Amino acid sequence: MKVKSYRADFPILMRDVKPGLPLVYLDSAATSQKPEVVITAMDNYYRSMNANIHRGVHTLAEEATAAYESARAKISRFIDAGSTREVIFTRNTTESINLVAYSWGRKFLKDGDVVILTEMEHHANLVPWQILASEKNIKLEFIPVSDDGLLDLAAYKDLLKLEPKLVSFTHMSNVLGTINPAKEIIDLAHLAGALTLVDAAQSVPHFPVSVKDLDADFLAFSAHKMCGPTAIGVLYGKENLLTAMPPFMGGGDMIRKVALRSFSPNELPYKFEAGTPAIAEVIGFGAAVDYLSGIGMENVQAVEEELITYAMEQVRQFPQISLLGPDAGSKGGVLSMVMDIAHPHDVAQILDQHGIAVRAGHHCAMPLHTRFQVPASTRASFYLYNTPEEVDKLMAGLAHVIKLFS
Ligand code: C6P
Repeated sequence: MKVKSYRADFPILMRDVKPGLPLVYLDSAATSQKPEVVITAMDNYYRSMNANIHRGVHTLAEEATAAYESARAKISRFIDAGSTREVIFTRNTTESINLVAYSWGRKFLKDGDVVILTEMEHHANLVPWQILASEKNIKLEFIPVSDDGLLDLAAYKDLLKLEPKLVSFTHMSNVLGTINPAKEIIDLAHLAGALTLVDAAQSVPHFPVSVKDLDADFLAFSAHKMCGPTAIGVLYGKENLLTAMPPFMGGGDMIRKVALRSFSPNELPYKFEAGTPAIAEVIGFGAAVDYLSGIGMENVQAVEEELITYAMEQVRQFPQISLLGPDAGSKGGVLSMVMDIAHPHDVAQILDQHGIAVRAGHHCAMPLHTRFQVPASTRASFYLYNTPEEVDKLMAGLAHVIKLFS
């Protein structure tokens, strides 16, 4: 019943993919759909208060600045940050991680330092460190992933003996769905003297996350995966760390004072927000956080747990399909499938003919697919607006694929 009422909040879910073929959207790990309240908040900004922020003294500029900063306060509360100074707006998770690599990494990492990542990282938490490693001779080490899709914590404890400077890991895998024991990983890193960065792109949208409880040093996520707009994300960082870091980009708003040959940076969080920001998107992000808070993240998580448990049970009827990742108890709402008889792109195309949107490919996690010796997979991913009936439709679509290719 509850899901039915959530669904009504998302205008796009009313559409047909083709006449008479309703949309079954199972690609929320790529990007979620947007509720009416988010669309309205952005529309309202452009219709009634469009102005640049932090610069003007006129009414529109003051209203826009207040709306922008009030969104920051909501997001700060949503992740339980200590203060709004710890919430930096970026374009997305990718930019947040790059910010840490370019600013903190360039200043604080030196020749021979070790950074620990995992084998299940999205490219966003691999490539920035590879770029830095090629510039500064940093050593990258990887926590291995077991056959059932879990991190090998014994191997992690061994890697910590290398005295790493940073442990950067995904909270939830976008392919395996594995929810990693973030608190344990962070506590162990701190005991070994390392800082931590949590890629929370797939966790903050799906279950309650408190940066305070986790004691995360940095945490990155994107609005577009949590009912918000594209091109806006957050880097959370502990205030003392952000204070010690140099600016990432230079320009307007991030300065306190500028002379022809020098500048002094602005205070937090503005030091890391150069140029005119994505104002409408931040306001939309604030509305998304209000929306999710109204539902309660525990309820979002409960819907997804029910769906993934049901989907895992149902998909077992097909011996032709093998799954990547752990059992339902250790994972979020992500079902990644491999079929020997059909390429993931063909599977996704046939499912599309049934109105079902899934993602096919390596999902920006090529090394993880290499680890499982498959080039690609077909991924269905769930969110608060999905229903068991949609899981049934997915199963009917998969049965059709198997019939066609057998
Ligand atoms: N994963 C997916 O289909 P951006 O693109 O910056 O908003 O998010 C990057 C990112 C980082 N980490 C994880 C764990 C992610 O899942 C993603 C985005 C999408 O799986 C798009 S590739």
